[in-house]
Amino acid sequence: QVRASNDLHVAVLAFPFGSHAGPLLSLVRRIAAAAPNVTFSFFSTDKSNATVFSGMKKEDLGNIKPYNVHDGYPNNHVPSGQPLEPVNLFINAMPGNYRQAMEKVVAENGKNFSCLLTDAFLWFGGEMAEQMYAKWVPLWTAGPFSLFSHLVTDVLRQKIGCNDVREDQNIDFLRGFSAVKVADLPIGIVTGDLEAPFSVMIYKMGLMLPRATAVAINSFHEIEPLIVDELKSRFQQLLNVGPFILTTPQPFIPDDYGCLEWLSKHGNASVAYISFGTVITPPAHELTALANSLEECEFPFLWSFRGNAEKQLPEGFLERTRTKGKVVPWAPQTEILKHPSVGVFVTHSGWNSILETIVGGVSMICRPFFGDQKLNTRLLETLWGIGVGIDNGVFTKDAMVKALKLTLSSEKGKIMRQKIVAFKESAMKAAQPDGDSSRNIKTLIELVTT
Ligand code: U2F
Repeated sequence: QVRASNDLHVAVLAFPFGSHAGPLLSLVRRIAAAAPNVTFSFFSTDKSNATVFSGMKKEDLGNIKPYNVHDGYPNNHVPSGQPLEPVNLFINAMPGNYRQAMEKVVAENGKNFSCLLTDAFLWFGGEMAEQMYAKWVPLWTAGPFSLFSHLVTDVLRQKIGCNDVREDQNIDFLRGFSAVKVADLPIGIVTGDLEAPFSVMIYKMGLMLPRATAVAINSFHEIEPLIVDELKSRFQQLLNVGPFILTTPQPFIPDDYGCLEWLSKHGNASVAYISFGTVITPPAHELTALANSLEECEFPFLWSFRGNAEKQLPEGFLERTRTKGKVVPWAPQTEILKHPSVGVFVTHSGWNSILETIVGGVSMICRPFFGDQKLNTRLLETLWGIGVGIDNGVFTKDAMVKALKLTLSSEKGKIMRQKIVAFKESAMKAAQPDGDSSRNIKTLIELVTT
Protein backbone atom coordinates (compact mmCIF):
# COMPACT_ATOMS: atom_id res chain seq x y z
CA GLN A 1 0.00 0.00 0.00
CA VAL A 2 1.42 3.37 -1.04
CA ARG A 3 1.02 6.16 1.49
CA ALA A 4 1.32 9.90 0.97
CA SER A 5 4.54 11.24 2.47
CA ASN A 6 2.76 13.39 5.06
CA ASP A 7 1.09 10.22 6.25
CA LEU A 8 4.38 8.41 6.79
CA HIS A 9 5.51 7.96 10.36
CA VAL A 10 8.93 6.58 11.31
CA ALA A 11 9.47 5.21 14.82
CA VAL A 12 13.08 5.63 15.89
CA LEU A 13 13.94 3.34 18.80
CA ALA A 14 17.17 4.25 20.58
CA PHE A 15 19.18 2.22 23.07
CA PRO A 16 19.62 4.73 25.90
CA PHE A 17 23.18 3.97 27.09
CA GLY A 18 26.74 4.93 26.06
CA SER A 19 27.19 6.44 22.60
CA HIS A 20 24.14 4.77 21.09
CA ALA A 21 21.30 7.29 21.03
CA GLY A 22 23.48 10.23 19.90
CA PRO A 23 24.77 8.68 16.64
CA LEU A 24 21.26 7.35 15.86
CA LEU A 25 19.88 10.87 16.27
CA SER A 26 22.58 12.23 13.94
CA LEU A 27 21.53 9.74 11.26
CA VAL A 28 17.86 10.55 11.78
CA ARG A 29 18.57 14.27 11.44
CA ARG A 30 20.19 13.61 8.07
CA ILE A 31 17.24 11.47 6.89
CA ALA A 32 14.56 13.76 8.32
CA ALA A 33 16.05 16.83 6.65
CA ALA A 34 15.67 15.09 3.29
CA ALA A 35 12.02 14.18 3.95
CA PRO A 36 10.38 17.19 5.62
CA ASN A 37 6.84 15.82 5.24
CA VAL A 38 7.56 12.56 7.04
CA THR A 39 7.07 12.43 10.83
CA PHE A 40 9.91 10.98 12.97
CA SER A 41 9.10 9.96 16.56
CA PHE A 42 12.28 9.34 18.57
CA PHE A 43 11.91 7.00 21.56
CA SER A 44 14.44 6.81 24.39
CA THR A 45 14.47 7.28 28.18
CA ASP A 46 13.97 10.76 29.63
CA LYS A 47 17.62 10.79 30.75
CA SER A 48 18.95 9.82 27.34
CA ASN A 49 16.62 12.26 25.53
CA ALA A 50 17.68 15.07 27.85
CA THR A 51 21.31 14.41 26.89
CA VAL A 52 21.04 13.89 23.14
CA PHE A 53 18.51 16.68 22.52
CA SER A 54 20.22 19.14 24.89
CA GLY A 55 20.95 22.51 23.36
CA MET A 56 18.74 21.78 20.33
CA LYS A 57 16.01 24.26 19.51
CA LYS A 58 12.62 23.33 18.09
CA GLU A 59 13.65 24.61 14.66
CA ASP A 60 16.74 22.33 14.75
CA LEU A 61 14.44 19.37 15.28
CA GLY A 62 11.95 20.10 12.48
CA ASN A 63 9.98 16.92 11.87
CA ILE A 64 11.68 14.93 14.69
CA LYS A 65 9.88 14.70 18.03
CA PRO A 66 11.35 13.03 21.15
CA TYR A 67 9.24 10.76 23.37
CA ASN A 68 10.23 9.11 26.63
CA VAL A 69 10.04 5.36 27.25
CA HIS A 70 10.03 3.90 30.76
CA ASP A 71 13.52 3.14 32.10
CA GLY A 72 12.40 -0.13 33.73
CA TYR A 73 12.96 1.01 37.32
CA PRO A 74 10.22 -0.41 39.57
CA ASN A 75 8.39 2.13 41.77
CA ASN A 76 10.33 3.06 44.90
CA HIS A 77 13.38 1.14 43.66
CA VAL A 78 16.54 1.90 45.61
CA PRO A 79 19.47 1.80 43.16
CA SER A 80 22.15 -0.73 44.12
CA GLY A 81 24.94 1.36 42.63
CA GLN A 82 26.05 -1.54 40.42
CA PRO A 83 27.05 -0.08 37.03
CA LEU A 84 25.07 -2.63 35.01
CA GLU A 85 21.83 -2.30 37.00
CA PRO A 86 20.25 0.45 34.85
CA VAL A 87 21.09 -1.50 31.68
CA ASN A 88 19.66 -4.77 33.00
CA LEU A 89 16.47 -3.15 34.30
CA PHE A 90 15.97 -1.47 30.94
CA ILE A 91 16.57 -4.65 28.93
CA ASN A 92 14.12 -6.54 31.15
CA ALA A 93 11.47 -3.88 30.53
CA MET A 94 11.71 -4.02 26.73
CA PRO A 95 9.97 -4.37 24.33
CA GLY A 96 6.89 -3.55 26.48
CA ASN A 97 8.16 -0.10 27.44
CA TYR A 98 8.72 0.90 23.81
CA ARG A 99 5.40 -0.57 22.70
CA GLN A 100 3.49 1.36 25.33
CA ALA A 101 5.04 4.68 24.35
CA MET A 102 4.61 3.94 20.63
CA GLU A 103 0.90 3.10 20.98
CA LYS A 104 0.34 6.37 22.80
CA VAL A 105 1.95 8.37 20.02
CA VAL A 106 -0.07 6.63 17.30
CA ALA A 107 -3.27 7.25 19.28
CA GLU A 108 -2.27 10.93 19.54
CA ASN A 109 -1.41 11.70 15.92
CA GLY A 110 -3.39 8.97 14.16
CA LYS A 111 -0.49 7.88 11.95
CA ASN A 112 0.52 4.23 12.00
CA PHE A 113 4.22 3.52 11.73
CA SER A 114 5.55 2.89 8.24
CA CYS A 115 9.13 2.12 9.30
CA LEU A 116 10.98 1.21 12.49
CA LEU A 117 14.51 2.61 12.51
CA THR A 118 16.10 1.05 15.59
CA ASP A 119 19.39 0.52 17.35
CA ALA A 120 20.51 -2.93 16.18
CA PHE A 121 20.53 -4.13 19.81
CA LEU A 122 16.70 -4.03 19.71
CA TRP A 123 16.29 -7.49 18.25
CA PHE A 124 12.48 -7.39 18.56
CA GLY A 125 12.27 -4.63 15.92
CA GLY A 126 11.67 -7.16 13.14
CA GLU A 127 8.66 -8.83 14.75
CA MET A 128 7.23 -5.52 15.86
CA ALA A 129 7.58 -4.12 12.35
CA GLU A 130 5.92 -7.19 10.82
CA GLN A 131 2.93 -6.80 13.12
CA MET A 132 2.68 -3.16 12.07
CA TYR A 133 3.16 -3.89 8.33
CA ALA A 134 6.20 -1.65 8.55
CA LYS A 135 9.84 -1.94 7.48
CA TRP A 136 12.64 -2.67 9.96
CA VAL A 137 15.93 -0.85 9.50
CA PRO A 138 18.39 -1.40 12.36
CA LEU A 139 21.56 0.68 12.87
CA TRP A 140 24.74 -0.97 14.19
CA THR A 141 26.66 1.82 15.94
CA ALA A 142 30.00 -0.03 16.12
CA GLY A 143 32.29 -1.66 13.52
CA PRO A 144 31.90 -4.55 11.06
CA PHE A 145 34.15 -7.04 12.92
CA SER A 146 32.16 -6.96 16.15
CA LEU A 147 28.89 -7.13 14.23
CA PHE A 148 30.15 -10.18 12.38
CA SER A 149 31.18 -11.88 15.64
CA HIS A 150 27.59 -11.57 16.88
CA LEU A 151 26.20 -12.99 13.65
CA VAL A 152 28.36 -16.11 13.89
CA THR A 153 28.01 -16.65 17.65
CA ASP A 154 26.60 -20.16 17.19
CA VAL A 155 29.59 -21.15 15.03
CA LEU A 156 32.02 -19.66 17.56
CA ARG A 157 30.31 -21.48 20.45
CA GLN A 158 30.35 -24.75 18.57
CA LYS A 159 34.02 -24.55 17.51
CA ILE A 160 35.49 -23.00 20.65
CA GLY A 161 33.09 -24.30 23.30
CA CYS A 162 31.88 -22.23 26.24
CA ASN A 163 33.60 -23.94 29.17
CA ASP A 164 37.31 -23.81 30.06
CA VAL A 165 37.86 -21.79 26.92
CA ARG A 166 41.49 -21.44 25.69
CA GLU A 167 41.56 -17.69 25.32
CA ASP A 168 44.94 -17.45 23.58
CA GLN A 169 43.88 -19.50 20.51
CA ASN A 170 43.48 -17.73 17.18
CA ILE A 171 40.14 -17.86 15.39
CA ASP A 172 41.60 -19.38 12.24
CA PHE A 173 38.41 -21.10 11.08
CA LEU A 174 36.67 -17.82 10.09
CA ARG A 175 37.65 -15.85 6.98
CA GLY A 176 39.24 -12.54 7.99
CA PHE A 177 39.52 -13.51 11.67
CA SER A 178 42.84 -15.39 11.80
CA ALA A 179 44.63 -12.54 13.62
CA VAL A 180 41.87 -12.43 16.25
CA LYS A 181 42.21 -14.36 19.50
CA VAL A 182 39.34 -15.80 21.53
CA ALA A 183 40.21 -13.34 24.32
CA ASP A 184 39.47 -10.46 21.91
CA LEU A 185 35.83 -11.48 21.40
CA PRO A 186 33.15 -9.47 23.20
CA ILE A 187 32.14 -11.02 26.54
CA GLY A 188 28.93 -13.05 26.20
CA ILE A 189 29.88 -14.85 22.99
CA VAL A 190 31.92 -17.73 24.46
CA THR A 191 33.08 -16.25 27.78
CA GLY A 192 31.30 -14.53 30.67
CA ASP A 193 27.68 -15.07 31.68
CA LEU A 194 25.92 -16.17 28.51
CA GLU A 195 22.54 -15.93 30.26
CA ALA A 196 23.02 -12.30 31.39
CA PRO A 197 20.38 -9.92 29.96
CA PHE A 198 22.97 -8.14 27.80
CA SER A 199 24.41 -11.40 26.38
CA VAL A 200 20.93 -12.71 25.57
CA MET A 201 19.94 -9.44 23.89
CA ILE A 202 23.01 -9.45 21.64
CA TYR A 203 22.63 -13.14 20.85
CA LYS A 204 19.02 -12.64 19.75
CA MET A 205 20.14 -9.66 17.70
CA GLY A 206 22.55 -11.89 15.76
CA LEU A 207 19.68 -14.25 14.92
CA MET A 208 17.23 -11.52 13.94
CA LEU A 209 19.27 -9.04 11.88
CA PRO A 210 19.16 -11.10 8.65
CA ARG A 211 15.37 -10.46 8.65
CA ALA A 212 15.81 -6.68 8.46
CA THR A 213 14.89 -4.77 5.29
CA ALA A 214 18.40 -3.29 5.49
CA VAL A 215 21.08 -3.00 8.16
CA ALA A 216 22.88 0.34 8.40
CA ILE A 217 26.34 0.62 9.93
CA ASN A 218 28.43 3.61 11.00
CA SER A 219 31.38 2.53 8.88
CA PHE A 220 32.74 2.60 5.33
CA HIS A 221 33.38 -0.20 2.88
CA GLU A 222 37.15 0.17 2.50
CA ILE A 223 37.80 -0.18 6.22
CA GLU A 224 37.64 -3.97 5.96
CA PRO A 225 36.25 -5.15 2.62
CA LEU A 226 36.51 -8.86 3.43
CA ILE A 227 34.32 -8.67 6.53
CA VAL A 228 31.98 -6.20 4.89
CA ASP A 229 31.45 -8.74 2.09
CA GLU A 230 30.78 -11.48 4.65
CA LEU A 231 28.15 -9.26 6.22
CA LYS A 232 26.63 -8.44 2.85
CA SER A 233 26.17 -12.12 2.10
CA ARG A 234 24.16 -12.55 5.32
CA PHE A 235 21.88 -9.51 5.16
CA GLN A 236 19.14 -8.54 2.74
CA GLN A 237 21.00 -5.27 2.38
CA LEU A 238 24.00 -3.79 4.22
CA LEU A 239 24.46 -0.05 4.06
CA ASN A 240 27.78 1.45 5.12
CA VAL A 241 26.72 5.01 5.92
CA GLY A 242 29.69 6.32 7.91
CA PRO A 243 31.83 7.72 9.29
CA PHE A 244 28.97 9.72 10.80
CA ILE A 245 31.29 12.60 11.60
CA LEU A 246 31.55 13.10 7.84
CA THR A 247 28.10 12.01 6.69
CA THR A 248 25.68 13.32 9.34
CA PRO A 249 25.10 16.58 11.26
CA GLN A 250 27.10 16.52 14.48
CA PRO A 251 26.09 17.96 17.85
CA PHE A 252 27.89 21.21 18.66
CA ILE A 253 30.27 20.78 21.62
CA PRO A 254 31.43 24.13 22.99
CA ASP A 255 35.11 24.49 23.83
CA ASP A 256 34.31 25.67 27.35
CA TYR A 257 37.80 25.02 28.69
CA GLY A 258 39.85 26.51 25.84
CA CYS A 259 41.32 23.17 24.68
CA LEU A 260 41.85 24.26 21.08
CA GLU A 261 43.64 27.44 22.01
CA TRP A 262 45.81 25.47 24.44
CA LEU A 263 46.65 22.94 21.70
CA SER A 264 47.73 25.75 19.39
CA LYS A 265 50.55 26.57 21.77
CA HIS A 266 52.16 23.19 21.17
CA GLY A 267 54.25 21.68 18.39
CA ASN A 268 53.10 19.49 15.55
CA ALA A 269 52.05 15.95 16.63
CA SER A 270 53.46 16.51 20.13
CA VAL A 271 50.43 16.20 22.43
CA ALA A 272 48.84 13.06 23.92
CA TYR A 273 45.04 13.40 24.09
CA ILE A 274 43.34 11.07 26.61
CA SER A 275 39.69 10.03 26.88
CA PHE A 276 37.85 6.80 27.67
CA GLY A 277 34.47 7.66 26.14
CA THR A 278 31.11 8.00 27.83
CA VAL A 279 30.99 4.87 30.02
CA ILE A 280 34.42 4.00 31.39
CA THR A 281 36.66 5.39 34.10
CA PRO A 282 39.75 3.18 34.57
CA PRO A 283 40.25 1.69 38.05
CA ALA A 284 42.11 3.77 40.65
CA HIS A 285 45.48 2.01 40.38
CA GLU A 286 45.49 2.44 36.60
CA LEU A 287 44.60 6.12 36.83
CA THR A 288 47.57 6.55 39.17
CA ALA A 289 49.89 4.65 36.82
CA LEU A 290 48.72 6.68 33.82
CA ALA A 291 49.15 9.96 35.71
CA ASN A 292 52.64 8.94 36.85
CA SER A 293 53.67 8.08 33.30
CA LEU A 294 52.47 11.47 32.05
CA GLU A 295 54.36 13.19 34.81
CA GLU A 296 57.55 11.31 34.00
CA CYS A 297 57.52 12.01 30.24
CA GLU A 298 58.19 15.37 28.67
CA PHE A 299 55.15 15.15 26.34
CA PRO A 300 52.33 17.65 26.82
CA PHE A 301 48.90 16.08 27.46
CA LEU A 302 45.22 16.97 27.31
CA TRP A 303 42.95 14.72 29.38
CA SER A 304 39.15 14.63 29.16
CA PHE A 305 38.51 13.19 32.61
CA ARG A 306 35.15 11.65 33.62
CA GLY A 307 34.93 12.04 37.39
CA ASN A 308 36.64 14.16 39.99
CA ALA A 309 40.22 14.72 38.83
CA GLU A 310 41.19 16.50 42.03
CA LYS A 311 40.16 13.46 44.12
CA GLN A 312 40.94 10.57 41.78
CA LEU A 313 44.37 11.57 40.46
CA PRO A 314 47.51 11.42 42.65
CA GLU A 315 47.82 14.21 45.20
CA GLY A 316 49.51 17.27 43.72
CA PHE A 317 49.51 15.84 40.16
CA LEU A 318 47.39 18.65 38.67
CA GLU A 319 49.59 21.30 40.28
CA ARG A 320 52.89 19.65 39.34
CA THR A 321 51.90 19.14 35.68
CA ARG A 322 50.19 22.49 35.23
CA THR A 323 52.72 23.77 32.67
CA LYS A 324 52.52 20.80 30.32
CA GLY A 325 49.12 19.28 31.05
CA LYS A 326 45.45 20.23 30.87
CA VAL A 327 42.71 18.17 32.52
CA VAL A 328 39.08 19.01 31.63
CA PRO A 329 35.71 17.36 32.36
CA TRP A 330 34.59 17.26 28.70
CA ALA A 331 36.18 18.32 25.44
CA PRO A 332 35.24 18.92 21.78
CA GLN A 333 36.89 15.61 20.87
CA THR A 334 36.31 15.62 17.12
CA GLU A 335 37.91 19.06 16.79
CA ILE A 336 40.77 18.06 19.08
CA LEU A 337 41.57 14.99 17.01
CA LYS A 338 41.72 17.14 13.88
CA HIS A 339 44.18 19.58 15.50
CA PRO A 340 47.73 19.22 14.12
CA SER A 341 49.29 19.37 17.61
CA VAL A 342 47.74 16.06 18.65
CA GLY A 343 50.17 13.20 18.07
CA VAL A 344 48.47 10.30 19.82
CA PHE A 345 45.11 9.41 21.36
CA VAL A 346 45.05 7.29 24.52
CA THR A 347 41.69 5.57 24.12
CA HIS A 348 39.44 2.69 25.22
CA SER A 349 38.92 1.85 21.50
CA GLY A 350 35.24 2.80 21.35
CA TRP A 351 34.08 2.75 17.74
CA ASN A 352 33.14 6.44 17.49
CA SER A 353 36.52 7.42 18.89
CA ILE A 354 38.27 5.21 16.32
CA LEU A 355 36.42 6.76 13.38
CA GLU A 356 37.05 10.25 14.71
CA THR A 357 40.75 9.42 15.09
CA ILE A 358 40.96 8.08 11.55
CA VAL A 359 39.41 11.29 10.24
CA GLY A 360 41.84 13.27 12.41
CA GLY A 361 44.81 11.21 11.14
CA VAL A 362 46.11 10.44 14.65
CA SER A 363 47.56 7.15 15.95
CA MET A 364 46.28 5.44 19.09
CA ILE A 365 47.39 3.86 22.37
CA CYS A 366 44.63 1.45 23.31
CA ARG A 367 43.42 0.29 26.71
CA PRO A 368 40.20 -1.62 25.91
CA PHE A 369 37.69 -2.49 28.65
CA PHE A 370 34.51 -4.22 27.42
CA GLY A 371 32.28 -5.08 24.46
CA ASP A 372 33.87 -4.56 21.06
CA GLN A 373 36.89 -2.69 22.45
CA LYS A 374 39.36 -5.60 22.61
CA LEU A 375 38.46 -6.68 19.10
CA ASN A 376 38.91 -3.08 17.90
CA THR A 377 42.32 -2.92 19.60
CA ARG A 378 43.43 -6.10 17.84
CA LEU A 379 42.45 -4.60 14.47
CA LEU A 380 44.20 -1.30 15.17
CA GLU A 381 47.37 -2.98 16.35
CA THR A 382 47.78 -6.20 14.42
CA LEU A 383 45.82 -5.77 11.21
CA TRP A 384 45.92 -2.05 10.46
CA GLY A 385 49.11 -0.97 12.29
CA ILE A 386 47.67 2.39 13.36
CA GLY A 387 47.54 1.79 17.10
CA VAL A 388 49.36 -0.02 19.88
CA GLY A 389 48.11 -1.88 22.91
CA ILE A 390 49.81 -1.62 26.30
CA ASP A 391 52.06 -4.41 27.60
CA ASN A 392 49.87 -6.83 29.58
CA GLY A 393 46.76 -4.84 28.69
CA VAL A 394 46.57 -2.56 31.74
CA PHE A 395 48.15 0.81 32.57
CA THR A 396 51.42 0.55 34.47
CA LYS A 397 53.83 3.45 34.57
CA ASP A 398 56.60 1.71 32.63
CA ALA A 399 54.32 0.23 29.97
CA MET A 400 52.68 3.58 29.38
CA VAL A 401 55.96 5.51 29.19
CA LYS A 402 57.10 2.96 26.60
CA ALA A 403 53.87 3.37 24.55
CA LEU A 404 54.06 7.18 24.68
CA LYS A 405 57.68 7.21 23.52
CA LEU A 406 56.95 4.72 20.76
CA THR A 407 54.02 6.68 19.35
CA LEU A 408 55.26 10.24 19.89
CA SER A 409 59.00 10.12 19.38
CA SER A 410 60.04 7.00 17.46
CA GLU A 411 60.29 6.15 13.79
CA LYS A 412 57.59 3.51 14.29
CA GLY A 413 55.24 6.23 15.55
CA LYS A 414 55.85 8.23 12.38
CA ILE A 415 55.08 5.19 10.24
CA MET A 416 51.84 4.65 12.16
CA ARG A 417 50.80 8.23 11.46
CA GLN A 418 51.61 7.76 7.77
CA LYS A 419 49.57 4.55 7.63
CA ILE A 420 46.53 6.24 9.09
CA VAL A 421 46.53 8.74 6.22
CA ALA A 422 45.44 5.95 3.84
CA PHE A 423 42.48 5.14 6.12
CA LYS A 424 41.64 8.81 6.37
CA GLU A 425 41.66 9.16 2.60
CA SER A 426 39.29 6.25 2.04
CA ALA A 427 36.95 7.59 4.75
CA MET A 428 36.90 11.01 3.06
CA LYS A 429 36.33 9.40 -0.34
CA ALA A 430 33.40 7.34 0.95
CA ALA A 431 31.76 10.51 2.29
CA GLN A 432 32.15 12.58 -0.90
CA PRO A 433 28.90 13.19 -2.83
CA ASP A 434 29.61 10.30 -5.23
CA GLY A 435 31.25 8.11 -2.55
CA ASP A 436 29.95 4.75 -1.35
CA SER A 437 28.63 5.95 2.01
CA SER A 438 26.88 8.97 0.45
CA ARG A 439 25.18 6.74 -2.10
CA ASN A 440 24.12 4.39 0.69
CA ILE A 441 22.67 7.27 2.66
CA LYS A 442 20.51 8.11 -0.36
CA THR A 443 19.34 4.49 -0.52
CA LEU A 444 18.61 4.57 3.20
CA ILE A 445 16.62 7.80 2.90
CA GLU A 446 14.60 6.25 0.09
CA LEU A 447 13.97 3.09 2.14
CA VAL A 448 12.95 4.84 5.33
CA THR A 449 10.82 7.59 3.83
CA THR A 450 8.72 5.86 1.16
C1 U2F B 1 30.18 2.78 23.50
O1 U2F B 1 31.16 3.78 23.39
P1 U2F B 1 31.63 5.03 24.23
O2 U2F B 1 30.57 6.05 24.31
O3 U2F B 1 32.25 4.69 25.52
O4 U2F B 1 32.88 5.55 23.29
P2 U2F B 1 32.97 6.01 21.81
O5 U2F B 1 32.26 5.11 20.87
O6 U2F B 1 34.39 6.20 21.57
O7 U2F B 1 32.23 7.40 21.78
C2 U2F B 1 32.56 8.45 22.65
C3 U2F B 1 32.00 9.72 22.04
O8 U2F B 1 32.07 10.77 23.02
C4 U2F B 1 32.68 11.91 22.45
C5 U2F B 1 33.58 11.37 21.37
C6 U2F B 1 32.79 10.19 20.83
O9 U2F B 1 31.91 10.61 19.81
O10 U2F B 1 33.86 12.37 20.41
N1 U2F B 1 33.45 12.63 23.47
C7 U2F B 1 33.43 14.00 23.44
O11 U2F B 1 32.79 14.62 22.60
N2 U2F B 1 34.14 14.69 24.40
C8 U2F B 1 34.87 14.06 25.36
O12 U2F B 1 35.47 14.76 26.18
C9 U2F B 1 34.91 12.63 25.36
C10 U2F B 1 34.19 11.96 24.40
C11 U2F B 1 30.88 1.48 23.83
F1 U2F B 1 31.49 1.61 25.05
C12 U2F B 1 31.91 1.14 22.76
O13 U2F B 1 32.54 -0.08 23.07
C13 U2F B 1 31.23 1.08 21.39
O14 U2F B 1 32.20 0.87 20.39
C14 U2F B 1 30.46 2.37 21.13
C15 U2F B 1 29.67 2.35 19.83
O15 U2F B 1 28.67 1.37 19.86
O16 U2F B 1 29.56 2.66 22.20
